[in-house]
Amino acid sequence: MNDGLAARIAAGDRLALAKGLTLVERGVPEGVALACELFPRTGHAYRVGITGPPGVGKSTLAGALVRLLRKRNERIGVIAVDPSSAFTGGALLGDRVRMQEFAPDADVFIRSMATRGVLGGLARATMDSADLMDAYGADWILLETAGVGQSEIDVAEAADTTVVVVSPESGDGIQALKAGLAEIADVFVVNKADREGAERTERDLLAAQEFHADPARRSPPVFRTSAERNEGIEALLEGIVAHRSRMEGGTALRERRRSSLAAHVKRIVVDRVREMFGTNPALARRFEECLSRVESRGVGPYEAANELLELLFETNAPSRGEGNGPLSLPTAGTAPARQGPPRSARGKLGQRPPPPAEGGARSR
Ligand SMILES: Nc1nc2c(ncn2[C@@H]2O[C@H](COP(=O)(O)OP(=O)(O)OP(=O)(O)O)[C@@H](O)[C@H]2O)c(=O)[nH]1
Ligand SMILES: [Mg+2]
Repeated sequence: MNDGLAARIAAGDRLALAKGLTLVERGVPEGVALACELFPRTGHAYRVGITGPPGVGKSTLAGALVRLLRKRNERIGVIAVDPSSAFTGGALLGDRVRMQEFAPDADVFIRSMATRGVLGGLARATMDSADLMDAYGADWILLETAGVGQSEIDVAEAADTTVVVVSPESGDGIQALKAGLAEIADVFVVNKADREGAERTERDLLAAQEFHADPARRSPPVFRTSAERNEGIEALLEGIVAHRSRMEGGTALRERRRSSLAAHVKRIVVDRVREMFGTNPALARRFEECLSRVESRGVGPYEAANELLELLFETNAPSRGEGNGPLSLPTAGTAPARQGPPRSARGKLGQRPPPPAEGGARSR
């Protein structure tokens, strides 16, 4: 269906990856098929979320981290999610220009993603995009989100380590704490440490940790950096690597990835159900009927919703008497058919290439 696109991505073809990312961002059936086909090849890349208020230097910091990781011969994917770009457009262009230095490097792949044109939500598109980069062979994936809100929390859910960046300016630190960013931080960064007030911001962040609810995230370290002057980046990377080691040392990484997958699967279910209202004529008809009855106060909205849910499960239930109950949804009515490769093909695709020799040159 995708003309061997999955195989080309898995073989490290940049053009194929660029094309694939566009498909999964748009949420079109070809993108879904591609994500399905490549999923068995994911799980290798370590995902780092970089989040924080607008303008604190997240992109500059990501660039500095990329430079450092490249010195260690790591292959890197960067996804810069910009919910505001639908309105401004400027920040994205800025990122592109800044990231130009990596354009000729085959082991760095940078993608800016605007909310505009993304179907089914940013979190789903981000997860799928990261999966594609993972299958492409990235060792690290940096996920940058600008702004403060639910999209940050969702993206943080998709990251193995979440770095929350603030700057000493205009009370960013306090704002970040109020916005709940402290809740998702594994590592704090006070960037623009070359400006006044960095110490104070650091103190604010440290003070807030005492009240943290989640013990796993109770004492994130605070690093001061000046991304623009390339200062403090090594220490920050060490902090990220240390967190990674802790995550990988016990069950934490597995648990976090499981909960991220849980959120992803639930999102897909909800998306699919929403879609069915538009594509399943029986459901659409019953919906209109129910709505009319709600309108005339014949039934309440909850009763109507229950009725629709029952219909949904009935429509999708396997033939009666199999004992699976109405909740088994074999192939969701309107979901694209299972498009993953057959088992035999998957065996081939699903195999990871052997890891490159330590410090050795990449063949791709
Ligand atoms: N003084 C100083 N300025 C910095 C530093 N890091 C970044 N900047 C500047 O801050 C501005 C914003 O940097 P970006 O890296 O685009 O910040 P961002 O957080 O990615 O911004 P958005 O993606 O728009 O939220 C730019 O003008 C940078 O040059 C730093 O360490 N010190
Ligand atoms: Mg940015």
